[in-house]
Amino acid sequence: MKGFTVSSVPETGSTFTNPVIPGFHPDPSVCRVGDDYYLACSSFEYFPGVPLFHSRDLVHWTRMGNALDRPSQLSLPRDTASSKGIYAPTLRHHDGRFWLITTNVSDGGNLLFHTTDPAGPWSEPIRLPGVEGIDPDIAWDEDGNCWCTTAGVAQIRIDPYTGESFGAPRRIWSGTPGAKAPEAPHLYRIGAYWYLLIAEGGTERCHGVSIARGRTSDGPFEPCPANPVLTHRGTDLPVQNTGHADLVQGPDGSWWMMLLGVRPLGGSPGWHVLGRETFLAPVTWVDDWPVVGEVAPVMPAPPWPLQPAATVPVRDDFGLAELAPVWISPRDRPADACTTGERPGWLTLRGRGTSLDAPDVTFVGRRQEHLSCRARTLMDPAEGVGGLAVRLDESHHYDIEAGSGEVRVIARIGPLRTVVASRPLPAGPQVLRMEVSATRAPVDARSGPDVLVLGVEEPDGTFAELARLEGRYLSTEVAGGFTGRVIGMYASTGTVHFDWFDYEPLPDTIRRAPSTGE
Ligand code: 6LW
Repeated sequence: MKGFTVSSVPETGSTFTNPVIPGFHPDPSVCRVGDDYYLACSSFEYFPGVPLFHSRDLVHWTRMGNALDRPSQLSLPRDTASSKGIYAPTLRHHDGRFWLITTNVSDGGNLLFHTTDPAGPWSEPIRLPGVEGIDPDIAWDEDGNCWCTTAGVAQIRIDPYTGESFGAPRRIWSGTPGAKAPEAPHLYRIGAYWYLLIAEGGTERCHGVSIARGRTSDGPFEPCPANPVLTHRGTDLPVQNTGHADLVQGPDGSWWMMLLGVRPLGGSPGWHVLGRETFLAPVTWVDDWPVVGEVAPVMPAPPWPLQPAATVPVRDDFGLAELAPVWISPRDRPADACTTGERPGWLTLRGRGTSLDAPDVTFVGRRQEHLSCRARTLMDPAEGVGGLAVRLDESHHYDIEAGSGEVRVIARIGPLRTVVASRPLPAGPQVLRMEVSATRAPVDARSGPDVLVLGVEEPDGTFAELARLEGRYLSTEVAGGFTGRVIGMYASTGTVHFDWFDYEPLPDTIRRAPSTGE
């Protein structure tokens, strides 16, 4: 089985590559249990939600599943806007049990889940009506009190088994004077202090990490004189928007930080297309304050043996009864619209009469995790209309669509939707292909981040390009929001069968300018 390791930069024994979890995996929260590490990320409008990863070395991570994989855990009504739904989680281990606390900003507010096995199943949601705001953290003090801390930064004591809260939320810190959006709080007991770690400055280019400390879990807290202890604001470093961090001890007892960052490409202002990704940085302590090391694409390896990087198969041939956890869908995935049981070895998608412009499109996709990559799928359009698409949201997507006697490339950019190219559809199943080529230096001020080439494969396998499209219009700087590109299969009308789906990284190359757009 052909495969690739997750990072597309070759590693040497003395280095590792960042992001350690590429693609739209923001707001990482990590916990250590013995020699094992577990990490959770936000997932917004996608179902299933809250992707979970496992590692033994903090560098190589294997996708375990999604904590919220039942509609009773994750309600995303049809009117859930893109980038709403599930915001930042916190993942912790206490009293032999894993705890996951997060916010469904579209339905339910702050919710708490627990399990003894992080691979699942996770519990039904415990609602926390007394907990306000987003980015909830959960921590226990020496007396067994459970403290929930949220953006702002406010704190309230809760019963994690019932969701009951005690007293009113108390503001315990407002972050650095003048800095906006003190959020992503995490509370830790380290040595003689309780530390309160936060993000501030907003999750864009001014993002940063600050910290304060106190002698008790509910403060008062003294800000670190060196705040922000991490930021890339005002630099030309290749990793930007660094923030929303969580601290964790390595296998040798040293300290490390998992955080989110972005990798802008192209000219000004720089365009990031993969969303906010998870990075790893070293931490040392000076005068009982953390000092965070560099956050770079290639990093010195930590001082312990690295596990072999997971080999991810290129092809999913839909041979299993359940879809692999890498597959996500906007808002829901009704069994009658998405199944691998109807045509063995094929994924069958049933359209609901809606295109990718609508919130209830039948779409099954996976995060784009590489700046240059190729996606292919073999689809049978005999009974319906559907295809291969890359989406940021309902107003920003590129589709290769087959059905009704035609294959066409559709570009949706904000209020504009156009058929960029089309040609008659030959009989029988078709291989649809999308190739993404990142723009590499040298670039001029108006360069975009990448070029997407969309088309079909001829019977002899040659790639018949139908369109070359600018990637900037599928970037967060254009579309806005908190997610990143998701590439996948969809059905608009009728029934469409997909035999297999290939996703693989490509060497970063510069392609000639697109035939449309800039
Ligand atoms: C999240 C907040 C943030 O709740 O963005 O980068 C929000 N930080 O902490 C959505 O990811």
